[in-house]
Amino acid sequence: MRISAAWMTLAIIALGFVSAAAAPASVTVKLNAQNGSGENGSATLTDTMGGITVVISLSGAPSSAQPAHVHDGTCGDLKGVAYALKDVVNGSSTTVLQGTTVAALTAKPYAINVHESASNLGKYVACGDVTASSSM
Ligand SMILES: [Cu+2]
Repeated sequence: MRISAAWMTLAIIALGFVSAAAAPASVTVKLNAQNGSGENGSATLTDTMGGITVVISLSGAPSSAQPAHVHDGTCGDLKGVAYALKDVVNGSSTTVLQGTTVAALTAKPYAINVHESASNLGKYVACGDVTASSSM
């Protein structure tokens, strides 16, 4: 009985490791419309092999390309571009970023923002702060 209980404990520990490895870390960032754009939605960051996948989904976005980035800082105090993301087209963008993790991007202030167009980068249409508390 004592031995089987020990094996059960080992099995439970092993299962714990497997499920921890299989469940990727993910955060969903709420993107709020800015400057009257009406473009609201989300960006979901998920750990993937060697990096993360960033999926942006905005409602009310135009069919024209809208540049998107991960910036250092916050929406209230936006700094330089940390990572360029694929342009948002029809409200959708999916980018694989190599060499970073969800944990790294939630460890210090980053924000995801979307610009009106390449020719009008100065107008922001949506932004969201990347924080660990946005985990879902
Ligand atoms: Cu930007």
